[in-house]
Amino acid sequence: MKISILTLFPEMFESIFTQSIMKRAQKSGFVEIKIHNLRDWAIDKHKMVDDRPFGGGPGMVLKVDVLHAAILDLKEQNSDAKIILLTPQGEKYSQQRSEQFSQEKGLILIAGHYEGFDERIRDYVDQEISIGDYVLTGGEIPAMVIVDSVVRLLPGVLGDENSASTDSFSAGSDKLGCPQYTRPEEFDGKKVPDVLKSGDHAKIEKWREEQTKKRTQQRRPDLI
Ligand code: 9D3
Repeated sequence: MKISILTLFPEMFESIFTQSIMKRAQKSGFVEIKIHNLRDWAIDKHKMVDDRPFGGGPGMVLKVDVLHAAILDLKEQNSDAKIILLTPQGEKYSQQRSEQFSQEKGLILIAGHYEGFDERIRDYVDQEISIGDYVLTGGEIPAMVIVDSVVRLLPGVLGDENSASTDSFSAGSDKLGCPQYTRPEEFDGKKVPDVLKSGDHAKIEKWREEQTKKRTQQRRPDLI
């Protein structure tokens, strides 16, 4: 999969995509991630990417002509990619959406930074996504959230140990996972449940299922 990200703050993405699983996924060729600076498509000599809103009011608005030029070029470099605009007005992101995105040939993610987009850009994107009902300073972190959640679903990216197919929120499951323990066997008077040390795998499996059910019921009844 090829992922193109359009932003005014390309540096924000560096630490995330050069570490850990994201780094390995790129090195192994499962995904190619390219960060692009929207300012590269600015037309005038002042490299202007935003302007004052018609009708007045605070803040600036990202220019449709600059955005459109960038989108056209990125589309050419990432053919058949789905174009996603990160905006507080978008559809709320979910595991289901991440599974759909992971099936795409490519993604183009467009992040604004504490300003709106000129309304007319909406006609040139495939989908608008929000990551939830809280106010952020820009679409960069939402873009990272989408990349992270999509890349780990690509075949081969995760080892068998923490395979995406056994995830809490993946299709057909409504589980949050069970309580886990490691050494020491006792900490601050709190003991590891005996069943986990019994060696009886059938019994352990049964206990884990019960605990999972109980916890989901208590904490996230909406998932059942
Ligand atoms: C006054 C109107 N505000 C829109 C609700 C202005 C505004 C606030 C924050 C415009 C942009 C932003 C920056 N946020 C994002 O670009 C964003 C976002 C978010 O803030 N929360 C959850 N998901 C997303 S996706 C992009």
